[in-house]
Amino acid sequence: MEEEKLSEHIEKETNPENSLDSVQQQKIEENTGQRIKDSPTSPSEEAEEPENLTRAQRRKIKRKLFKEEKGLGREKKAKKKKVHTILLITLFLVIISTVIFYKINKGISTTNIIPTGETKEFNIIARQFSFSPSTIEVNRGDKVKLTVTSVDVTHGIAIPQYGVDEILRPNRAVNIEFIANKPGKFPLVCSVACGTGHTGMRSRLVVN
Ligand SMILES: [Cu+2]
Repeated sequence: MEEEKLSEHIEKETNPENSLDSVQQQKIEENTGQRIKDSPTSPSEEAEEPENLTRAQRRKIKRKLFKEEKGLGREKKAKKKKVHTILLITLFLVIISTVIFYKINKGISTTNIIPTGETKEFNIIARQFSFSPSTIEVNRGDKVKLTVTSVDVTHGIAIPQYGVDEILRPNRAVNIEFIANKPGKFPLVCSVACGTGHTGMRSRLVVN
């Protein structure tokens, strides 16, 4: 029957063992001395082989992972080192610039200034466009007391290096006090725009 042949053919195709006819099977069995059905690929070996393979693969994968981890670790370490270096450089630059800023703004170190116990008082008149007197001279360590009065328009008085900056309203005296703890010559300027000659309105503080 056609149908029987077809199903037989399909069976042969799907199962290679069935594709050997009984004669072929017998021949092979005689040559090898083994039964084909008990041939090397017994179930137990079949189960072992993939396990072995898996172990080997596992080992391989483990090794690979280990290497990758090691590499990552090294990368991390390198990154950390880089960040530390950058931080150190930044810190160093910040310290250096702070010191420079301090030196520029405060002049020579003020830590060794011993107060003289003397107080120097000055009355300063501000007008367009000058301060009078034009120079104030004191000694290092003196206490300086300024009484400043504008006699015309609103002015300002500023000694930036001593942190002094006050507005002078017309005819209102302003009192300023500080210790002359920085030696040098410092500009005393008007800090409020008071007219055309404003920028030239300046005096000088001399600390000996
Ligand atoms: Cu001014």
